[in-house]
Amino acid sequence: MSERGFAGALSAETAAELRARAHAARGAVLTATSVAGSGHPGGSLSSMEIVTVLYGGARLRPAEPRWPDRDRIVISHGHVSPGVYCALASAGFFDIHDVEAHFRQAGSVFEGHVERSVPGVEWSSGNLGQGLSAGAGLALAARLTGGNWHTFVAMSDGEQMKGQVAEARRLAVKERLCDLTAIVDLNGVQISGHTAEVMPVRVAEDFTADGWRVIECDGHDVEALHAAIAEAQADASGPVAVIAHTVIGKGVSFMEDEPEFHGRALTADEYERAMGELGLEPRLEEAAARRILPCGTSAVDVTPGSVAVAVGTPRTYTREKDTDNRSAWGTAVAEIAAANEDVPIAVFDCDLMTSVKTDAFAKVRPLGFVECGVGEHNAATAAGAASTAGVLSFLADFGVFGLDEAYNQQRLNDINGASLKLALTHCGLDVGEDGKTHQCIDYVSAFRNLFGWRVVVPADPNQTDRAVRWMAGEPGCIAVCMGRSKLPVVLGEDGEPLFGGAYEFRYGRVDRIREGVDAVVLALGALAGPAAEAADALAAEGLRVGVGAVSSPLALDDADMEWAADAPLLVTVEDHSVRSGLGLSVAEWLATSGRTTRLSRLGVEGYASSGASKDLLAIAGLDAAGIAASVRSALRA
Ligand SMILES: Cc1ncc(C[n+]2csc(CCOP(=O)(O)OP(=O)(O)O)c2C)c(N)n1
Repeated sequence: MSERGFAGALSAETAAELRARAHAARGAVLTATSVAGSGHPGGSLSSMEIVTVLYGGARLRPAEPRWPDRDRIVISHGHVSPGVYCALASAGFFDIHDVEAHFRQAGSVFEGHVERSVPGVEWSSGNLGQGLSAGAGLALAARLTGGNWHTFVAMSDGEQMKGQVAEARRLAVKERLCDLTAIVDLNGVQISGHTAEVMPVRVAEDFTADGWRVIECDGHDVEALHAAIAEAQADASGPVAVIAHTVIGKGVSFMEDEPEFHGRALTADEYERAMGELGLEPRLEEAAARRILPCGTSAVDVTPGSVAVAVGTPRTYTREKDTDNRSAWGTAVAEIAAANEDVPIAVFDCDLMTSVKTDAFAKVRPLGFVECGVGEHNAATAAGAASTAGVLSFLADFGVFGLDEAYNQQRLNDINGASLKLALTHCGLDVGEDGKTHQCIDYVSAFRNLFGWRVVVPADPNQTDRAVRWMAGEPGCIAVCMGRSKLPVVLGEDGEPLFGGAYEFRYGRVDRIREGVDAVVLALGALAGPAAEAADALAAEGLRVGVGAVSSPLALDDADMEWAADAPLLVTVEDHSVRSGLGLSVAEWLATSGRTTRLSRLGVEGYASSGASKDLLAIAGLDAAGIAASVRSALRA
């Protein structure tokens, strides 16, 4: 019954089949959560008809879960995983006995919250409030790739309290995402009690106010649900929300409307009673016995993919004119778009177009430019989701907003195997006059926590240009972190632009820009220039100081580091918290490599004031004079 879609009325026969599936799946939910001894049975029973109708009616191929033309079903309230897994099993994606036996078991694919590695699941969730953004990203991806799919997002009422949901609602309307349907499970209950008491939300009014059409229906009536979803899908004027009125714990008298069963498995007695009420055979012992056997359902690959793209001809910025790295990024992405007319490319922006230099791209590729306004959480998730559906997806933002503000969204992008390309500008004290609140001095350390993210901090516009072209063709999530100021291009000892001409960016490489045996300075990103200046000044005093430009602070190349560690003194310099950036990476490298080279770390030691970047860096001792003074005194110590 897959590949049908929601067109046409539901036949009496199919309706009866869906009802039977939902009924059997209710028992499987109780069995799975009871065997596991935990989980969320209440919401699973509440959403049971919603997910049964969705997986039963959408265009899907259970034997080919990543079929490119499939409809996308995002489950935003990921805690209803038992219900989702059982509905997927009923729709033919895998064996329901595997769910009953292996739910929440270490090593099994059936984790406590829905995971993209489960066949049929499109987006790992559980951090409430992110699913509608993921759905918006997938709906945008359909438009940009010419894909033929409809995106459905199942949501809970509790999560309607999250601000990100409002951000997503507005984007969906602004972009007229008529191929996006939200289905809200309105059961009026959440963890701490009834929603009306915990935090009242006017779900229908909120959607309506933001410009959505709303259809209300009985969320336990498969025919009513099918009709509402079909009507929503057919509406070509904009996104539609189906508000499905439900009862938490539906089908088991003592669970109905009881917040207690939001997140508690039944006791053995309760399980017997519940299965009796449902008229189903208890299967607890049988499922528990199967738990020691291997799980027969294997994970779907969620390794990030890449989009084939021609990166164009790199630019060489010359010594005659200073250029900011953010302009080099903006120029490079616009040139990539111009050189790849047939490749779906999106740049997401958060009302900072002229500051983060996305205007050139917007002119070249207006349909790929997604202005999200002041809605960074939504932008991060939508851009990440789009990257999983064939779009070369970029998000440009200030460091404090695109990373610090949206850290958890970037974490979920990582977990979801997204391939988001993030251009973070105004990083470090080089945010300039905006002051403390805008100083992103933790971009290396925040990404250090996220296993999949790669971080590039380019030294000058030439290296930025090459790094942006490189990352466009790479799989996975990558951030390019830049400051605000115009910079002179870095010159080699021969006086030529070091990162221009035929220079190719290689992730991890430490580019040697000065050779020297008395000490080596390892400079992060744009501090390479001042470090080279400091080395030149020290050379005039007879001190031979090498300089390595580090652009990949989380992946230091071993051979390059051996070169640096051969000097008697290593000095790290960075426009980043001194506690947690390059200095920490180098200390870790030295310790784990068994090298005993003395290390001195220079960086940002506290939130700085407002002021011109060059003054702030000078006060922090991170200009050429400050670096020279620190190296001099460390050599004397
Ligand atoms: C961002 C976020 N905050 C808090 C939680 C913890 N949490 C899990 S479910 C839930 C609310 C449950 O209400 P609802 O989503 O309506 O689910 P139902 O009880 O209907 O299953 C909360 C607060 C979370 N998962 N995500």
